[in-house]
Amino acid sequence: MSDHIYQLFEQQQKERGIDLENVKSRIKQLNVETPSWGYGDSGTRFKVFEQEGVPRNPFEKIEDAAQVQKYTGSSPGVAIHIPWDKVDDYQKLKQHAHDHGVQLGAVNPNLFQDDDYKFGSVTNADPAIRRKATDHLLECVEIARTVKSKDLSLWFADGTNYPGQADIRKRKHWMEECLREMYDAMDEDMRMLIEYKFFEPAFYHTDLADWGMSYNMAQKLGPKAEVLVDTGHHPQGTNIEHIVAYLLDEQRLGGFHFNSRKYADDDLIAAAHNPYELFLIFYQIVQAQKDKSPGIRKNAENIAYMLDQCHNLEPKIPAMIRSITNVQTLYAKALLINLEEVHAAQERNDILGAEHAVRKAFEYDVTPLLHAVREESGLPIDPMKAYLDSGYGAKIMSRGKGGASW
Ligand code: PSV
Ligand code: MN
Repeated sequence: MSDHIYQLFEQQQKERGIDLENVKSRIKQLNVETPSWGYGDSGTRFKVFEQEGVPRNPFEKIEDAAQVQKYTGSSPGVAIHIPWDKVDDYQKLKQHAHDHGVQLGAVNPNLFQDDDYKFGSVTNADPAIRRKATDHLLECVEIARTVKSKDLSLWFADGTNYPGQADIRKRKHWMEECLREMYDAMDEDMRMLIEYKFFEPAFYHTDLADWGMSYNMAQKLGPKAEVLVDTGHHPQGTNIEHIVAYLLDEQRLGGFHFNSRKYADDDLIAAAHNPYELFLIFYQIVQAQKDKSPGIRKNAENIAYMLDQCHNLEPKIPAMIRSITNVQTLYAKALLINLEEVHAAQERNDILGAEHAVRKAFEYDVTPLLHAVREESGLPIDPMKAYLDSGYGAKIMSRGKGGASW
């Protein structure tokens, strides 16, 4: 039955001129890193509801992340956050990941949970605190070197709550100085991913508030610095796919933190609220994969895809699995866009034709395609069901409550 449905799908796509073998191999190549912190307890400023079975340390977080990889085959990397994932022996953590079929991914310095950073970290007016923050950035470069991770992912909570609270331009220079020191300490094949966010925890100004500020910083620092787009970090109504297209064209799109948001930085399951947005982001990427400029193609092939989510109420491992399969679904749909058809409609200024050519790819049911991809890769066709049937969720309940939290 499923073979029959897939054959129909194959026939349909062939008639549209889509190279399904290429689509399948693209989906197989898609890797989306999961965040270690997404397996721990999290909550809002009102309450953290502790869940049973939450990992108690970085080693158990990796074991949980390995489950997502085991059933999806698309999340071999686990991003770590320091000091949340601080251990005495990073080699041991790296080996543990390896033993469980995953590897350590982006290293995220944490410059927002120490009392010293109340008035800023790399933008603090006190040079001793800026020194402490820079030393932490350097420590993370060293950790990345030890665990053989190439990506350092930076997000700063730095900002102010009131006009006049601090000198915005001085802070800009201080940040640049600290990042310059970190940049110079990085190996040639390392990459600094600079994330931005327009508000929260600061409510008046945030030092790196938007993609333009991150881009400007990356450009000043040099080619090892790129921009990281967290899909939850924009004001309502922002056209994120436009930002993606712009950064791809400038060859500075470093990576993504995928998640869904309805109101602010909600960190919900990727594509749970607005799947069309993720589809349109992938449309830009798929187009760039075929660009005539080798630099743009190279950028499109080297994007660090990551989830950045906090599952406050729902069970964490299934929520990650759902996110990965959602990302695969939207990528698969974007790969079904007939770019020649879109281009021809654009040439004719046929607005409705162009919009239709993009949207109709979204409307195909890619379930048979994803089943075929998973079958060919020796994976369960329904990763969620396979995980739920595995008994792992029940097994980890013996950890009890009170696991790691951010
Ligand atoms: C900030 O909201 C952020 O998106 C950054 O990536 C942090 O490192 C992450 O969330 C962890 O809370
Ligand atoms: Mn993020």
